[in-house]
Amino acid sequence: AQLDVEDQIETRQSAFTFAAWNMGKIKAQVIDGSVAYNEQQILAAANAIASVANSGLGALFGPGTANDKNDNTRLKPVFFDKPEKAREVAIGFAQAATKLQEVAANGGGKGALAAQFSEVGKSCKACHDEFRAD
Ligand code: ASC
Repeated sequence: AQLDVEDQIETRQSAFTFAAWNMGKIKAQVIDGSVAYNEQQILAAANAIASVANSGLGALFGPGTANDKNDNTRLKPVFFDKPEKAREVAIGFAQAATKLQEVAANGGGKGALAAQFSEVGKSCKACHDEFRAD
């Protein structure tokens, strides 16, 4: 069933928070080096991010869920005027996250993981720049 407006916002925020937590784990291990490199933990995190990115998030961006109608979200109303751009950034996130999962699953190593992690981060930023208020 389609969620109501509040539940769409809450659910998508949970999804992005969970993805960000997993991004942070990979960052700590392959970018910052503040946590010991652990391929199994990185794969688990990449799986989680890919799951979020491929979960059909569009169903959580229904009418009335932008910040002109609801104070609980930073989604800009322009989101609803640019459906092709919205699709593009969503596909970009899904493709980048799926590739990160593949690199992790194939034991790509720290350098390859770092490179693809950066691509996923760019896909996050592409949506933020276009559709998220500060
Ligand atoms: C993250 C995170 C984001 C993105 C963004 C990339 O880890 O929480 O929102 O990457 O910072 O530019």
